[in-house]
Amino acid sequence: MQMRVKRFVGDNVAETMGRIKRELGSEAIILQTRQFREGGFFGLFGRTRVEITAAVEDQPVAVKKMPEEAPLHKAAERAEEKEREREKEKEKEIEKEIGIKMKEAKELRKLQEAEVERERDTAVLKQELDQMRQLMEKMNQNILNFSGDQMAWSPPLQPWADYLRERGIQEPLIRQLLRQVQQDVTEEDWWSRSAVYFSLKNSITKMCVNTTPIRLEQDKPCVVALIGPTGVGKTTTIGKLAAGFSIVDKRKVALITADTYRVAAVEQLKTFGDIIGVAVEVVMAPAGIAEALAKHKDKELIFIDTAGRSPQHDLHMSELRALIDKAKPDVSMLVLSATMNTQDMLQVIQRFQLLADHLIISKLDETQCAGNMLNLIEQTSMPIAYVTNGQNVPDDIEVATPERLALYALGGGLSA
Ligand SMILES: Nc1nc2c(ncn2[C@@H]2O[C@H](COP(=O)(O)OP(=O)(O)O)[C@@H](O)[C@H]2O)c(=O)[nH]1
Ligand SMILES: [Mg+2]
Repeated sequence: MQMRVKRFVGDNVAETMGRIKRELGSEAIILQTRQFREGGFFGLFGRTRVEITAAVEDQPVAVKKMPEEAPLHKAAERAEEKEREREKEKEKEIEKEIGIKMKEAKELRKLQEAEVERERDTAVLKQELDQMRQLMEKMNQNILNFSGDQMAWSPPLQPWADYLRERGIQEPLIRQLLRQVQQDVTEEDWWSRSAVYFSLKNSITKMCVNTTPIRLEQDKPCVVALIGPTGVGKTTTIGKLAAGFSIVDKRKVALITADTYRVAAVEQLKTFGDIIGVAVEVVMAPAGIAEALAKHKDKELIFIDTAGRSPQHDLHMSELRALIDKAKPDVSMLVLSATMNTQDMLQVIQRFQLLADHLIISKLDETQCAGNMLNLIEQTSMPIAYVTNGQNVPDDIEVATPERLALYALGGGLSA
């Protein structure tokens, strides 16, 4: 026996079933029911349609022969009634199913909306991240420009860049100096050692203008304190200065030492005093300083030697502060050794800043990196008063002048 299968599409189950019955007869079997939507958005708002696939056994000739409008039997009528009830039930089921599908669609739409929103949020976040990354790249570039990456210079200037770096000068300053060379010197003369050296010396001299040696007071002693870390040459420098002022300049000088931590320290200054013939006072506590100063008010110059203070040591620093508060020196000179690295020098300056008003750079004879002075000149407003360049008392000291500082910082230049 053959089956005839046909698909019916209608607006609702009842109407579609009616059509099936009319075409295929009451004996038709429903194979599949499906409702779907036509048109609309996200499966909503469209028109619900019903699709029913039905099949019927190809009827023997007798059935076919049966006239269409033959009167129905009562039994047939009942069967049809039952059929209608079944259809109604089916319709209800389908409507329930449609309700469920509607709910699902709504939930789906919610999900889709949430997804869209999430995507929008993600886009905003991504944009912000991109902006942050750009900012960080920029900052990174700035840092590189500021301190880091060595610039590549043209062949005649590259050896100078290397030379300045060896002298302890930092990249930003090297850049500044060589750019000035590029402006001062015509390109064909970049190979000329003397032309480049002259430009560099000029620029560096201009940087070193902040220098002031000790100036004596009228009618009262000029009180000069030397402060700084241990071993930088404070006591030796006082010996040199005292000898210079008393022996060469014939000034009336006295020495006071507040460095009573080691006997040797007191002995050291006393020895200098004896050699140059000036009085040495020993002060055991800050309270004694006023008396010592009063005792020498007839002098033109009084040097105060202090104990070396570690800038890291807070107690030491407060003791030094107490001493300076009592002594009220006219000049307070912070001694820094040129052998220290720039970072340490800057840290010492920062710690001693409030107690000092001048700088002395010592031990210039001990370093090839005197250029590092320039890094700190760039970053402090304190004038440099003296530089020292050896252990010999009283000879190895110089009044700081821009020209001399530049010479020390730059050195002899590239060797031929
Ligand atoms: N090479 C060199 N050594 C120096 C100079 N100034 C001081 N010194 C030496 O550094 C050491 C410590 O000096 P000193 O005056 O006792 O340092 P202080 O602890 O700061 O008082 C001594 O051996 C000095 O001879 C200098 O300009 N050059
Ligand atoms: Mg000392």
